[in-house]
Amino acid sequence: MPANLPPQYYELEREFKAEKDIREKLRMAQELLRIMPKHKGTTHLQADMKTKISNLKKEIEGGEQTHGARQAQAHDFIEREGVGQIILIGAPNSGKSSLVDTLTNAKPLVADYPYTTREPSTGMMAYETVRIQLIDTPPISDELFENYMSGLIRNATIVVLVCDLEAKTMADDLKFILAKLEEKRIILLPEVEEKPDDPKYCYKKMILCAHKSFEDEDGQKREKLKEMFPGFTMLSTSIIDDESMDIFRKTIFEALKIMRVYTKPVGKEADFKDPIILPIGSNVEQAAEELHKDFAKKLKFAKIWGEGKFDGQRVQSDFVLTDGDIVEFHI
Ligand SMILES: Nc1nc2c(ncn2[C@@H]2O[C@H](COP(=O)(O)OP(=O)(O)OP(=O)(O)O)[C@@H](O)[C@H]2O)c(=O)[nH]1
Ligand SMILES: [Mg+2]
Repeated sequence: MPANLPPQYYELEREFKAEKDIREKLRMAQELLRIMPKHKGTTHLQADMKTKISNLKKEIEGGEQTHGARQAQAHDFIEREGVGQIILIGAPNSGKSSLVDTLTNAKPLVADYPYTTREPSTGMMAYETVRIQLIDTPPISDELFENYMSGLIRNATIVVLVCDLEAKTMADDLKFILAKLEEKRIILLPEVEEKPDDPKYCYKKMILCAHKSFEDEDGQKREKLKEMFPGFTMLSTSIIDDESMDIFRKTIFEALKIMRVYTKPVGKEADFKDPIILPIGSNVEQAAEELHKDFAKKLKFAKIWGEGKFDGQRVQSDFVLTDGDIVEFHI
């Protein structure tokens, strides 16, 4: 029986064979299996691809456990902690590490010369009752692009592009970074509303940090950035401007499009330490499910406290919650 594979398959297979980066290769193999028509004619092909996937996984795991040349592979995936993973990228000396240093408990190396950061590192940024993970990265320039950067960016929730207002070459540096990522099939957008038609591509939300704001007194550099990046959220930041750091935290939290719902046991005080994290627009049932699947099934009603509600308002499971609501579940 003929396999009858779509042309898209052959194209991706060619790229799969040429790809050197094993994580990228694994991603492609999984995609090949996904788009492969599932019928008798492809049984062998399916089995073959499953073996390739399994071998690639083993190779990646092996690489993470051993030292030396293979260790670089370990950098292209960082386990997410907190409510979102934000990756800071930018040209050398743009201030990525300084931002992570100021906004988190981490102490990355900061220096007034380029190429200070050699490896990615993380720190946790507090915003009110939640923690958001920031990743500091080595710079991207025509002299350096660490291969693991593609994997890290693909895996992150949001990209923050740190733009150095002090650098004379700012515009060219940024153009280079965007072109480099496009070459890696990563497209940075003001908002991601849909998946790309071509599964080899990755769309990622990006926020701009017009950084070292005091070095751009007349605001000309920021005008240039707005021109270059229409529609993108742009923050003016400086590590010595606390207000700009607070705005950074709040903007990132809002960009994650999540909300915090606090639970309250019947007859007791609400727990403000450990909120349930849900996508904006979730309802009471989804909040209950987050606690426990059975809990949602047994739910009779809930009582709500929060903005725009009567205290202790009785609601049903389809009631849509908002950030900061307190919920008392009744089962
Ligand atoms: N004026 C000003 N300088 C800053 C600011 N943030 C960082 N810097 C300076 O910029 C220089 C580079 O800072 P880093 O944080 O090391 O920059 P980086 O982007 O991590 O650099 P690489 O690791 O080499 O890519 C240092 O001299 C910092 O003190 C800022 O808000 N304003
Ligand atoms: Mg650095």
